[in-house]
Amino acid sequence: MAKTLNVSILGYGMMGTVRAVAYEAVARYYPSCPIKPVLYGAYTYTDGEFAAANEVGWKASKDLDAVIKDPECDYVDVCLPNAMHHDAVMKAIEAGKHVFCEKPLAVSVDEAREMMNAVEAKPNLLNAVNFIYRRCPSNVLARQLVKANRFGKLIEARSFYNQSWGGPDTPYSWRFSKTGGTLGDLGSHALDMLYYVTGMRPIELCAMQATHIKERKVPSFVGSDLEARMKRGAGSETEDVKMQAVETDDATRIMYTLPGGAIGSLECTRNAWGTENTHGYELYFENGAIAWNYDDVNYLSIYDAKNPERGWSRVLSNRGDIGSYASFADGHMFGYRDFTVNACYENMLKIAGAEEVAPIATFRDAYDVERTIEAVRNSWENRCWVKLADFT
Ligand code: SOE
Repeated sequence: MAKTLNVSILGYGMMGTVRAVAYEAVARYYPSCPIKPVLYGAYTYTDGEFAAANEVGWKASKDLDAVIKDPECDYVDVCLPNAMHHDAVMKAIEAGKHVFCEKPLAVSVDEAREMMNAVEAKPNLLNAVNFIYRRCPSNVLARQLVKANRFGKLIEARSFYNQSWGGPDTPYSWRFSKTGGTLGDLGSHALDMLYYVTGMRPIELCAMQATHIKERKVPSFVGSDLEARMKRGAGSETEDVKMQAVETDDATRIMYTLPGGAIGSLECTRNAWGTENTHGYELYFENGAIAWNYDDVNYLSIYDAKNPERGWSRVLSNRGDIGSYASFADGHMFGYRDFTVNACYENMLKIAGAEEVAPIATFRDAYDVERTIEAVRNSWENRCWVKLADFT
């Protein structure tokens, strides 16, 4: 029988909820998984989350330290707002717990470095960050094609992560504070994906950022309730409307160079009406191209310039021969929840000393993303090109 591992989830908003469902599904999707995650504890900081976690039978508490230090807890999953990651992660490492942290790992490069050094000093602990789109077979296939040098040298790259919930009626929340901007929320995924698929990070970059909506209504509701409303773009319920200044970017654009001479661009925004979760990339090589878009998540588009017919092929990636992810039969499509099950499953594999299906993002990977974010901000503030190597 598989060994069990007690999981405590910190934060029971959107991410905490998706993750809870995923841990429960691991043993069902992957019966051969050497470790069975068992939902044990929950840290909740709002009354609504506390009641919801109690309802599903967790040991819920509003005391973060108590949840982390609980001797029965083996593994901590940090699903808190960005600004709360550092404190929770450092405490979990100190307490000797395996750590899985939602992206972005931190809100500054200094925080990320400290977290990385702390976890790397304890190599027996899982050190993983939830760059979830790595767990999608289309991207596993893209990575394999690049590694196999299928189309030769990369010459141009274009990435994007656009959403549309940031309109003027969306109330203020931590996502509009200094620690919750679009670059960290969406751009971090696109930066990690570029690295995951191509193995490259920018050498030099130049960026622009914009805050279209300078102040927002302060809502009368908080926590996960706010998150739910935010997604629907509902306005504030407060009669006496107070406004709060937005401290971060609504949109970012980056131009960059890559090792080997390729050039690239990256865009992210919350203000592209009609793009609910349009995340993707186009990679152009000497002899072909690869493109992926979350809107068509189970397919990878491939263009072989040496094929005399030319034209794009739309290749189904939800197949048993691409990564060994559970699939009930080829073509029975995967979605966001399945990717989360894959992530939780692969974390268990790693803890058991087995090889994950495709590399999990480590704290070091997330630190590199944080360095890039710092470089982007610096480039825009100073209106200049910057070298990533100068941000450590
Ligand atoms: C909101 O923008 C959000 O939930 C992000 O925080 C996630 O990282 C992304 O995967 C989906 O959208």
